[in-house]
Amino acid sequence: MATCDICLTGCRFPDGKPADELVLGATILKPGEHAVIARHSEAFKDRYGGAVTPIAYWLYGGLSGSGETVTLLNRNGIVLDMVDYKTSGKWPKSADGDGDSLNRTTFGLLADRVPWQAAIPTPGYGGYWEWFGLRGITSLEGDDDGDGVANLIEYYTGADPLDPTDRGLSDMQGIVAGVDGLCISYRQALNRPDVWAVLEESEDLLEWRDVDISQLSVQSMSNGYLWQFRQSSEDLAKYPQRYFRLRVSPATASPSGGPLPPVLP
Ligand SMILES: [Ca+2]
Ligand SMILES: [Ca+2]
Repeated sequence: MATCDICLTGCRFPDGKPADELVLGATILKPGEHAVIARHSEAFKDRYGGAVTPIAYWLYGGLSGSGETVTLLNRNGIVLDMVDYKTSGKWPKSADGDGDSLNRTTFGLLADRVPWQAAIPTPGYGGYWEWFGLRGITSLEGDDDGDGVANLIEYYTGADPLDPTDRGLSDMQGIVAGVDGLCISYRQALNRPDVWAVLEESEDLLEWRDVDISQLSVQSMSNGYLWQFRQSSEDLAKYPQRYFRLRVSPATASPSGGPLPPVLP
């Protein structure tokens, strides 16, 4: 969360907070990077693949399922950060054994007094709660910059939720309908597997249904993915009128442990 490199060498979790003492080896964190510490290397790889390699493993013990204090000390024994998480009160229930993770939402002084939020596990990078927390945003559905694009859609498309001139979708060609048929384009930023987007259609703005995904394609771009929904002019002519909307929602964790959804469905 800093703007400069941070050396984690010698940083440690003291004995009992949350497990046996663990001293970190030589690791440099660059701005925006995350470090993962896991309980078991093979179990971690089984669940999350090999794209992310934890920097350390606890040999004995682990996070308590009923809440506890987690403390990170620097090499001189001074508290770098601490969280006292719980499983009741204002702390999210879905992170209490139902597969969701706890995600930090506020940063800076007193940050640990604000309950974290639940979301699907995103090992190795920050999810949307962190993305919003770093920008002082507290609502997924809100529109902090008043540009008509909800915060969660700004996250999905890689737009700036605090800049009304950056609407994410607006720099795309959007909807084009003509003699060649219909083409709807929208962009998905990189590393957004914790939110899902569904393109929906309606003829009366009352009943909505998913579009035919066989007509949906995706291609990789340098800074994300370009999704396109195409329909022939013959198909287009079947409808006297139609409306489209892009619905973006948090991915949900399954009760069995919350596997990551694929980046590309
Ligand atoms: Ca907005
Ligand atoms: Ca914006």
